[in-house]
Order: sequence, then C-alpha cells, then structure tokens
Amino acid sequence: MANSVNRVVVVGTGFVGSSYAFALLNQGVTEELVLIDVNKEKSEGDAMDLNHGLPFAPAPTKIWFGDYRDCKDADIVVLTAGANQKPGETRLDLVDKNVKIFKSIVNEVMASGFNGIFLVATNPVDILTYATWKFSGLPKERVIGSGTILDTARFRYVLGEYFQVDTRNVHAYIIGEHGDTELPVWSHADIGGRPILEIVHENEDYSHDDLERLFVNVRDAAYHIIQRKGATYYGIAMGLVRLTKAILQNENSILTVSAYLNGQYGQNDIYIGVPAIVNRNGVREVIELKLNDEEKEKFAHSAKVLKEVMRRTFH
Ligand code: 6V0
Repeated sequence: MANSVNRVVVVGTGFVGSSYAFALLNQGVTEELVLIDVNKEKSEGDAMDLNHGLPFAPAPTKIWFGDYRDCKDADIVVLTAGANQKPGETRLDLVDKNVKIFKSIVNEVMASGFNGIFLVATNPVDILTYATWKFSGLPKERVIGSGTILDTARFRYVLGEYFQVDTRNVHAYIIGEHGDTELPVWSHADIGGRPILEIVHENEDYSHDDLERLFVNVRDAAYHIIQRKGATYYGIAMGLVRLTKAILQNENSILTVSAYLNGQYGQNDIYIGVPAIVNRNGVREVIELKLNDEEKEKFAHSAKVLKEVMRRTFH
C-alpha cells in the first residue's frame, strides 16, 4: 500500500467488472481506477467511455486501462474475471474453468509486489476466494469474497416489499454458499428491532409460507434473471462498491462476505458467506450468530457441499 491515494484495480471488465467500475465512478469512491482484461480492447474501450463521464462524476477519478504492474500500488484488486453461468448452469459448474484462470491472474498480481486486499466476485465465489487465498499467500483476512452480500441484499429488498418498510430497516442475513445451498437466518431477522417471526406470528396478513416463498425466490434469483437477460451484474456491482467503501473508509461495517472460518460455526479451513466486520485491514472479525438447530444443520450441509467441491478441486 505504498501509494498515497486510493487505487482499485479491476481484473475482468465484463458485465460485472464494468458495472462495478461505473458504480464506483458514480459514487466517487476511489482516486485511481485501473481496468485489466485479457480482452484489452474491451478494457481500453471501457476506460475511454468511463473517462467521458468524469465531468458528471461527484469526485475526480483517474481511470486507465492497465496491466498487472499497476497492482503493485493497489489497495484493492477486485477479481471479476472468468466464465459466468449460462442458462441452466449452476455456479459450481464453473469451478474448473475459473480456478485455472485464477491461478494465472493471482500469480501475475502477486508478481507485481501487490500487498493489499483481494475482493473476489467470480463464481463459484466461495471456492475462488479460497483459491485466491491459497495462490496469493496473503493473510486470510485480506482475501474476501463477495459471499452472500448480494443474496442478503435481495433478501432485504423482498422483505422490505412484503412488509412495506424501507429495505434499509430490514436486518436479515443469507449465509452459507453463494449458491443453491444458502440459507436464511430467520432466527435473527428483524425489522426496527421486532423479530420477523414475531411479526408474522401476531399478524394474520403474513404467513410462514410466504416467507419460505420469498426466500426461494431470493435463492433462485440469478436463474430468473439469467433466463431473461443472460447475466446478472448491477446488484453485485453495487454490493462490491459497498464492500470497497467499507474497506477504503475503514468503516467496520457488518456485511455478509465469504470469510475464512477457523472454528466459527463449527467449520474449519473454508471460505463461506457469514456476517463479518470489514475495515481497512479486511475482515476484522467473523460474527458468529447463535443459529437454531435447523439453521445449524443447513449451514453444515452448505459447508459440506463446498468442501466436497474443494476436495475435488484442490487435492
Ligand atoms: P463476462 O461478462 O463474461 O466477463 C468476464 C470477463 O473476464 C471478460 O471480459 C473476459 O474477457 C475476462 N477474462 C476471462 N479470462 C481472463 C483472464 N485470464 N484475465 C483477465 N480477464 C479475463 O462475465 P460476467 O461479468 O457476467 O461475470 C463474471 C463473474 O462474476 C462470473 O463468474 C459470474 O458468475 C460472477 N458473478 C458473481 C456474482 C456474485 O454475487 N458474486 C453475481 C453475478 C455474477
């Protein structure tokens, strides 16, 4: 972190990476923004296009299309490179392709002398965050996956709609794999301090069946969007900006990210979506919620599925 100004490097300026760059510029989060892609023309074109928006941006940002040497002075390198899901594909189906791509990218980033924080969004994100940690040799707290940040945002959005309250006043988490085995933590979901389960219990306008339906829609949201427009990117782009801000502005914000567990939630040697305190040093602390028995069982199942993929991928 030798540079005196904040520098963010994005590797992979496809749908997600370029949407992230656009959102970053719009929110004036970083002084320097570097775009890298194996398709140089694409990242060069994006840099040109984004620079033309500078007169309308809230703060000056120096944007250029660069190469891995630019990672040396970066505070954060965001990894959004690799294959995305095609209709009908699960996130776990992408693992072999994307681990291979990550090995070469992470090696190149580290060869620059990079000593900042990795933010990983490429799927399957929990596995690729683990891979980035292994390939980079950086401390575990400085490798962070986007985890269930987007799923949690989707969850809060649908709950806000259902209960007709501002989504920012809904406190509820999705944890576990960013994928088919993720789970809602109903036991710790509240609105303005009132547990959601209590609100449902006391009001016949609401029902547990509705809650289950809302969760299933959240879990399957990517499939629904991909079916309609081929990819999902705006939501995750804004989630990544939120994470970038939490890091650069040393916020100590609690966000559901893919963090390394060594004992928490009864799990070891795994990256998986959990609430964690994020600041300038990365993940300061994993928040261990007291899950009920059903949630414990579902979390353990989610971790087991990831571990099985990791076993096949890394051993
Ligand atoms: P995309 O639009 O195909 O972009 C991928 C980009 O990566 C392309 O521009 C490629 O040229 C580039 N790329 C490929 N190989 C390399 C390489 N070796 N070095 C540098 N660049 C390379 O995909 P999209 O942007 O839609 O998705 C990117 C990833 O994000 C996928 O794995 C998605 O599944 C994942 N998402 C993750 C989400 C999350 O919540 N974490 C949400 C949505 C998508």
